[in-house]
Amino acid sequence: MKTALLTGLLTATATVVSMVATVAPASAFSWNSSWTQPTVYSKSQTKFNDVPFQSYVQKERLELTGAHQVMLDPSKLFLKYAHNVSTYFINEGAGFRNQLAYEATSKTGEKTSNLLFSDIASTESILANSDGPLKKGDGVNIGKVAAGTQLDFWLKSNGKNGGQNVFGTKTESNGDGLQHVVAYAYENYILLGFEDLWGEKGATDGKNQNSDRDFNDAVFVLDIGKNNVQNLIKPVPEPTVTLGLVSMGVAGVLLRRRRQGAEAEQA
Ligand SMILES: [Ca+2]
Ligand SMILES: [Ca+2]
Ligand SMILES: [Ca+2]
Repeated sequence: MKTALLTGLLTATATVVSMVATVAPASAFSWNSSWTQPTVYSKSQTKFNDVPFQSYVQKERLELTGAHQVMLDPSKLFLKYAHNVSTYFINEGAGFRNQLAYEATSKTGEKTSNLLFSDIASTESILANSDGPLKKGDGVNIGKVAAGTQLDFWLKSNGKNGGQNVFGTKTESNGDGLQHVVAYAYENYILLGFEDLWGEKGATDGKNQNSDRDFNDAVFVLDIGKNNVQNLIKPVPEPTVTLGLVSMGVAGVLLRRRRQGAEAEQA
């Protein structure tokens, strides 16, 4: 049974969110138009199993209600430990041909950025394209990322076709002032979902693009290593509201998996 992407989890965490958002001032990110596609490794090369993540891909044009209630804050993906980082394509529910880039900010503030995927389209995805280059589970390696580095991700909406809207993890730095990225911890990985349409759900005036806010337009998994994931979700002394949110989120995932197991046994 496929249900909405962790909707139960999100609903359960409804009240604590507004208290979580204390963020550093937004920093500008410039998309380099001369970037080229890094090597894409196939599933047979990486041995990455995308299958467990597919059930969390939100249904097309179904609003991800309470999307602002994130289990992890994607604008705070700090690596406590060095790791050879990879990103894996899970799915896309997009008519647009989106692009994904990352930025790494070292402990000393030095920034490195590069393209990850130049054309997020696939013959296997929920809004498939016959000429889509990606297969589910395809990976791009970022390389060894030093301890203390912060990773960040940016989506260029329809960038393959000349689109210019770039959406990031920091809500306040997005042109429409809305959240465009959700992040979840799942076992030893981080699952990232992006919304590629500008504006509030259903808005069509001005720059608005009749967004569905489904956050499935580009779905990726980030491998930052088990210890870093554990560090991001572990209980921390402050802020306590974040702790509550994460704990409830983890409980939600476990509950859901238990339910799925029960359903599988009944089937
Ligand atoms: Ca979509
Ligand atoms: Ca597509
Ligand atoms: Ca969408």
